Amino acid sequence: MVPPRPFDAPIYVARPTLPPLGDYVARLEEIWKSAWLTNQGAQHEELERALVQYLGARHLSLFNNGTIALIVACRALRLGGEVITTPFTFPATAHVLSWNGITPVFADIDAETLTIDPDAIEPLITSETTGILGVHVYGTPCAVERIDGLARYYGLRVIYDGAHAFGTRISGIPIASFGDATMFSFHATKLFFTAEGGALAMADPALKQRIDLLKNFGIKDEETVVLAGINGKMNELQAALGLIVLAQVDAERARRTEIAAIYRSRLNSIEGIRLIATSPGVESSQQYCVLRVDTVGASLCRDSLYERLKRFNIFTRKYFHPLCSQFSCYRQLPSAQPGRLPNAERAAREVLSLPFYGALSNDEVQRICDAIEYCCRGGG
Ligand code: T4K
Repeated sequence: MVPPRPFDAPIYVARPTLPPLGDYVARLEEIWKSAWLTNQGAQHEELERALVQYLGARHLSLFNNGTIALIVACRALRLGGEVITTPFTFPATAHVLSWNGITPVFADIDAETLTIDPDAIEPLITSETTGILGVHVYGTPCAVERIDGLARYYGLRVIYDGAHAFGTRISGIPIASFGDATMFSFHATKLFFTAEGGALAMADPALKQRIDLLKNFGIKDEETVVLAGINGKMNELQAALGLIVLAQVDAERARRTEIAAIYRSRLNSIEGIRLIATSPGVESSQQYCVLRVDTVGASLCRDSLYERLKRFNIFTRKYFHPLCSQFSCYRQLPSAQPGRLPNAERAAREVLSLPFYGALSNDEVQRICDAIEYCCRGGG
């Protein structure tokens, strides 16, 4: 077996597709002329309007990052006590609850979609529960109808962490239409990015008003502060970048769809590994392309594949291992005890996020597949 040639430069899991620098410079010139750098400037207002349109949201509020957006969403919806969430996510999801003095209660995930399992939520609801924080992990939608139904029945609030779900639709319905609020992250590693940044989408205009106040220190006017707010504002440089990135986002998604098809056609035939598929009726955000390495059926485990690929200069990521419930700050919680979250524990052992961004050429994707195939046949 001849080993494939390693890449000369490292291949990472994500890479922002940067628009032409000249387009950004033109926007910067507008900002320079105005001498207006933040606090709802012209770029900010233009981006907010454009994203309401693009995301099919009733209302939207821009933020300096997705984590602060989630912190503010919890505060705006007056969540407290306990909130039921998923352990299979980025640390920020659980941390935003802690930052609000809320106890995260971890529910197991669905074995296929890897999103929070509604059947696991219901038994965890107590008199202390105030909300559900679901994550559209990898852009795969949560079981939104059932979760929203549970919330109505038990009088709970629902926030969706849609950090990965920019542009996801369910049967044509924009993902922002579900729950009380949905967060989007615009970090540099995301399909749509503003370097750091994020947004909350919501249907209720009163909630939008409260969120806008909370992200701006609670300031109503020069002499009136009505809420104990924080600084969560997106600045003009971020918003300007967002406006030019938005113009290319459909092309980026289309290219990623092609790349995913190559990965699928090459890798799904290898014994014991498979790509996580898009659920029927779902239009994917194409944020991540994730492999599952079957702990029983595959010739090697996820961790050895991850290590061996590094020898080819390919740096995959184990999003999301370890589980939030395994962090030292949460593992003492009753809901975090080993064995209570079997689907999440298995997923965390099996998943591997592959390099996935528009600038990858077909040849590079084929070479990544060659390396995976080689490792799976005992090479590397
Ligand atoms: N909820 C969920 C479900 C999330 O996934 C996230 C963030 C959040 C909430 C919080 O949203 P934000 O507050 O971040 O808006 C990265 C991102 O930093 C993080 O935003 C993202 N999720 C997470 C899944 O991925 P790391 O620690 O893996 O990032 P890092 O620096 O290792 O970058 C990954 C790869 O991307 C690097 O190997 C190289 C490449 N890269 C990275 C940067 C920063 C670039 O090519 N260019 C860059 O500028 O967390």
